[in-house]
Amino acid sequence: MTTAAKLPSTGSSARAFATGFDVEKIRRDFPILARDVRGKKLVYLDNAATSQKPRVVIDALSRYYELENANIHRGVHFLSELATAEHERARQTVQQFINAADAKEIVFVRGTTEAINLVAQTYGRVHVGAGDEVLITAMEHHSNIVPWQLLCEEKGAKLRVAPINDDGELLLEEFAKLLTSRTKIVAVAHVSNALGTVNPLRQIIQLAHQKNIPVLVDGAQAVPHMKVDVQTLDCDFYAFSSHKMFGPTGMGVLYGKASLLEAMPPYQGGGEMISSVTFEKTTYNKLPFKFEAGTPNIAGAIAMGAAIEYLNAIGMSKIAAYEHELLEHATRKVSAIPGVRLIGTAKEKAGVLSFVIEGIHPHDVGTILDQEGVAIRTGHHCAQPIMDRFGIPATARASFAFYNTKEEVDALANGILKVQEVFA
Ligand code: 7TS
Repeated sequence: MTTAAKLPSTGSSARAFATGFDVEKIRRDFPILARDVRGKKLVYLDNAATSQKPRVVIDALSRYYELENANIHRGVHFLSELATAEHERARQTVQQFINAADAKEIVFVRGTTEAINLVAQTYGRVHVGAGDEVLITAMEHHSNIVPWQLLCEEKGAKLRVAPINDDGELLLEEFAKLLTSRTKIVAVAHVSNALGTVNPLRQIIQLAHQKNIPVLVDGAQAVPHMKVDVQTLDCDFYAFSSHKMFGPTGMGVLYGKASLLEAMPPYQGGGEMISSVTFEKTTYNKLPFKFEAGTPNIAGAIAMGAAIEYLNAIGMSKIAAYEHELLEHATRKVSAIPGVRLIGTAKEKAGVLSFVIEGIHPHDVGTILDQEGVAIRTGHHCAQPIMDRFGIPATARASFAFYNTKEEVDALANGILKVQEVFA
């Protein structure tokens, strides 16, 4: 393609979306969105890697360090009590956000990666033995593959992988066939970070539960985009990261059903996770503190709570509806460009548009888009097996948040035309 002609503008602000979502007002809550990069207006489409932070989250972090900083749970003084109360209030905010039955089912961790490792190293080490199997899917992020591989290697167990079709959808019948008496746990992404596929979790969980197999859900790419209700899903574990849902980095959540968490051994040893310690014997703290050794990310928890309150004020259903329209618009616009092939065309998708351009390496696509101020991600997205499945080394991936606009999608599409022009 040699034409430099811009794609026709959609000619209307994103406000014209049927959902009536005031995206311009929302954008003003995110200071970074106003900055330039490389002399161009920033178009941030790398939200699956990490999202930007609203002012309320940034303020919660600095307010904590300015006015509230103290170590928690152990202090008798004013600031320690204040910090403890704020930290535990954040736990309740998370509990309500995902509708967990009890705040003690909310374990604070470093992120999705740590949450999954925690389950593999505690529940997994107790329940998975030689000859047993762990079942995942072909579209998992490395952090929902490697912790299970480590466990299987240690125990002489086998990692089984449920296949997908060419649209990037899980083959449910194949998945069901892989559930056997040897399967000790299922670990599955709610939403694929590389393809955007939303998995049919209710069915997956029902199928597994029919055989009394617990299910861990990697919710890293779901929580920023849709309402998650762990009780309705009936999942046994649900893992997610604060930084992908507009909170700070270094913070995340493991939800686990209380009955399972109670029965699991501790993950790490240290302060806070104990009830009493002698050199002969240590007894462990109650939930969730049994799994929270050492001084936690106090500011991170409080600021994640602020992010959730911010999301609640907008409403997850409004966010989901707006993003659905945005993704449909992006899909139409980008797939209409000759030479572009979408990777991941599931019927149910959220947040992600992965693509390859004929004859052009995704890395070059990303580099040229960057010159236009458009930030996307290129590579295997820490999901190498899914790249192998599609027979490609990498994709270019645009990933969206509710502060993105139709105009930004158009900037992406025009950027792609420019890439093709450069390589023509
Ligand atoms: N699971 C999924 C589905 C993910 O997308 C990611 C990060 C993780 C787990 C790990 O999360 P962390 O917060 O513990 O690192 N995904 C990406 C991505 O798509 N691009 O950069 C990071």
